[in-house]
Amino acid sequence: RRAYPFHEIEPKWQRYWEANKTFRTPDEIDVSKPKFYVLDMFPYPSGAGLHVGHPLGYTATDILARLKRMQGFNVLHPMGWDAFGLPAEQYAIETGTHPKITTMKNIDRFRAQLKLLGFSYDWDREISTTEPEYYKWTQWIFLQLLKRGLAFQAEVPVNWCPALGTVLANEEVIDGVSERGGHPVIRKISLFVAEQPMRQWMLKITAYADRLLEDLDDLDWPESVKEMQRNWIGRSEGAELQFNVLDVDGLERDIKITVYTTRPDTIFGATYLVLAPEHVLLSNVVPDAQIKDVEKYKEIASRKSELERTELQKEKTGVFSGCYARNPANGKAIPIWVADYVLGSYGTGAIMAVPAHDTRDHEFALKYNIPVCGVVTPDNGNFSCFEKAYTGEGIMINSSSLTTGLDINGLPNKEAGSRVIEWLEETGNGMKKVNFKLRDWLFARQRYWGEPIPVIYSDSTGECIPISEAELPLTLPELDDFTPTGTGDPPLTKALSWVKTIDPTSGGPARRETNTMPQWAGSCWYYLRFMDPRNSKALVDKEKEKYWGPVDVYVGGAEHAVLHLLYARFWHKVLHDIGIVSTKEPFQCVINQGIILGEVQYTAFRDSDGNLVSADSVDEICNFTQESVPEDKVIKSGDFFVLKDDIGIRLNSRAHKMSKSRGNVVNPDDVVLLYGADSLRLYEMFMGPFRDTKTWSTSGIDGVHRFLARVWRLIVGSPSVDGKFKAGTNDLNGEPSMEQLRCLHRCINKVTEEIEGTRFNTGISAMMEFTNAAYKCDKLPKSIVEDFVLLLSPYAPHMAEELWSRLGHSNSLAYEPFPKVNPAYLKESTITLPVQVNGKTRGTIQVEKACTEQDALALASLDSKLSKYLVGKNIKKRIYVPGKILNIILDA
Ligand code: ANZ
Repeated sequence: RRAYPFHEIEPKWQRYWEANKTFRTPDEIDVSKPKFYVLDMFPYPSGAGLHVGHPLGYTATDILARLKRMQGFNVLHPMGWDAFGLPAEQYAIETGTHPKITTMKNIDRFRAQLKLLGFSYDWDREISTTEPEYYKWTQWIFLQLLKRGLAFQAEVPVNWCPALGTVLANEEVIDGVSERGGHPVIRKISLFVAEQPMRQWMLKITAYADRLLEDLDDLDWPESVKEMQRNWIGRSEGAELQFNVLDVDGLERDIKITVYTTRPDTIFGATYLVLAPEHVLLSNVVPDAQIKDVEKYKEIASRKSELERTELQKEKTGVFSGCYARNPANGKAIPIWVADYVLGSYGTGAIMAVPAHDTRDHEFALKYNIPVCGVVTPDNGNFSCFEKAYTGEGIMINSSSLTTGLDINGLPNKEAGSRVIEWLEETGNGMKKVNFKLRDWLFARQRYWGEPIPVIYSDSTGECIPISEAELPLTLPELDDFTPTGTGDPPLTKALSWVKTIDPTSGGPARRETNTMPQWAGSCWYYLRFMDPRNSKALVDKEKEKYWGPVDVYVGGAEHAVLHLLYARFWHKVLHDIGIVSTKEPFQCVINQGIILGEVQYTAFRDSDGNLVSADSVDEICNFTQESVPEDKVIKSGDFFVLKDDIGIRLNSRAHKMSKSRGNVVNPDDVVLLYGADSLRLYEMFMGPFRDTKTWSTSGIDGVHRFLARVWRLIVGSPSVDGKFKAGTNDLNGEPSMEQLRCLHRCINKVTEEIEGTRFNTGISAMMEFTNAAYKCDKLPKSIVEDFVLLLSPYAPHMAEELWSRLGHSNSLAYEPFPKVNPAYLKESTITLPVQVNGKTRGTIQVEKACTEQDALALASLDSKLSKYLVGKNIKKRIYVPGKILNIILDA
């Protein structure tokens, strides 16, 4: 049943907005008005089209954009496509369709779907990262990075994904599999192409580690996202110190091992050293007799991922190197081990191991019978560190040496740490050191569908030469065969005529770089291009950037907490340093929308005889089968769901992530067809708090759809049903009553506050309350109806435009001033007045604020609770403080 004609009014207003370019933000900036830049994380146009998770964020930003326009802001609300990347290329490999064609098709589909939902994007600013006019500037930024030494090539250990045929950045590998596609990733010391170690393009994000960390503090971001970035950057303070390697006679050799520690206080407890299997000094320290064992161990370690190596639960393994080093604090000789729980890529790739106070060292020492020496005690040495490492604070013990003169016994361990650093610096054995977990960003991909890296290599000298800015964009060559070569050689090597070029400086033959950029490149700076999308002279005009930057509100999924948001901040800071952008940070406020889970699914259980059994008893039976139960056979009973026909049978209920394989994906197009875009928008906002995980429920849409229909009938009327006020026919010109004004202003207040606080669901509740109250009135004047329509418009813009026009307006309401709350109408008119009898509070009465003493007394004697104290009594005295209290003193 179509409760109101959304199928007519929605396309009508979408056509109107498009024809009138209602939401176009003029190219020329109008500095007389404040600006509001509200941005969605632009989507990857996948072949599957939009799912209902997309419109959650998009509706929220649309509501904000529409509100701010009506509040007089210049609003920038653009949309575009993050369209380079793996899926289109994988599809191309499978079907032979060029990724460009797939991408265009997908973009058209996405755009059409978004338009169907009535979002107020300025479509004139649409961009795609795959357009040469766009990636010209991505390449330009790369050249700037190269100029400043922030892009460089190195032979580095890589994350190699055989299935995707490419290397991946650390951030793209999650729990040992690729972030896109979930394919296994292996760590390779280096990648060999034609037996040459392949050099990889790297971006020096580590040069910005400090600023990336510090500037987080001023951002209005979810604390959890900031914390994830802090952890990823991983700043730690400690010391680097040297251990001298000893020869077989216990004499010092000319080799020192430098370790990094965050606990210099525990130096007297260091009973062995560990070198990572990939440590460069390994071959120098290991005596011949031990080489075989060590080599074997290295080989096994090279096949593990970093995660496998560092996981606390994993059993530690290692091999004795055959030699010793001297602990500089006490002069003692301690064994050097090789173990893969120490990573070659962090700190110095070597540690001093303190089994008494570090969990992993403790486990290792116990396994290999290495001494444990406790040096920090919380309780005067009455603890045993032989069962478990003590990692807390305490007082130093066992920490003095006559040989070296260092004595830190009795100091609190924090102080002892500083004292040890001083001593290291005095004796030249080490120094204070800050370390970061953040690694440089591996920026090359052995894939086709990405931005070509704009450099060439001279055939004669091998020199890497950046192409000139005037030559940009360097366009991707057409290619029929995109398949990764499997060897690590990028597919672009197959574009022979493209690869062959001339070195402009010498005129000699040269080859183009055949690696491409990762998908993150295009999304690192797109928010800047939206400010000035057609500029062919600069990536963004300075004045425009100054006006629009930074993004005021940026909405997207929490999965981008480190990857995209960290990379974009890095590029932004570089662009800031070279004077392209005026702000330190790109996104002032970031909001993560919650995930939408599929409809709740119910499961019933049967025992081996085929009888239904209650879900709470399945633990006791070993053989049971499960079957899903349709929603209409289920009712709620207390906290549980049970079978309607047999309420003794409890069911399992669970909502799952929407996925194709589960068949619980909801397609927004279907919802729009059945209920209309306004209902979908309203429902997505009404499901629950914007940031929370929510469960899709078709009956929930029914609810908001009925609400919209009620609004429709309230204002337009319907021949048969409950409509009372028909715009245009009924008399709408009366004066509003005080109660109507109060009701309206409560609604204005709530809707405005809730949109600005991104609590969209409670904004809707306020409108529902208003509608309920409005139905109780005999007459609803036009001024009240109009304001309500304006309040509704950010949420349900199609219906609001239609109502607005039926109320006699010929223009869109998109730029009408948003109703302003008058605080005078918010004041509660009645108050609760406490009543005392002989000094004791006996009850309360509801009175008008300015109520007279006479009236208050009369009300008190009518009150059921108070009357029993007052009826038939003589009143001696009355004390009345208006608005505060009524005290009645009776004759004794
Ligand atoms: C001695 C010590 C004693 C340590 C103690 C800890 C506790 P974060 O905070 O992560 O920087 N470490 C150093 N380099 C390492 C590597 N390449 N692979 C694995 N572990 C490494 O932690 C630094 C601490 O982690 C260092 O401090 C070192 O162990 C270890 F009671 O040194 B510590």
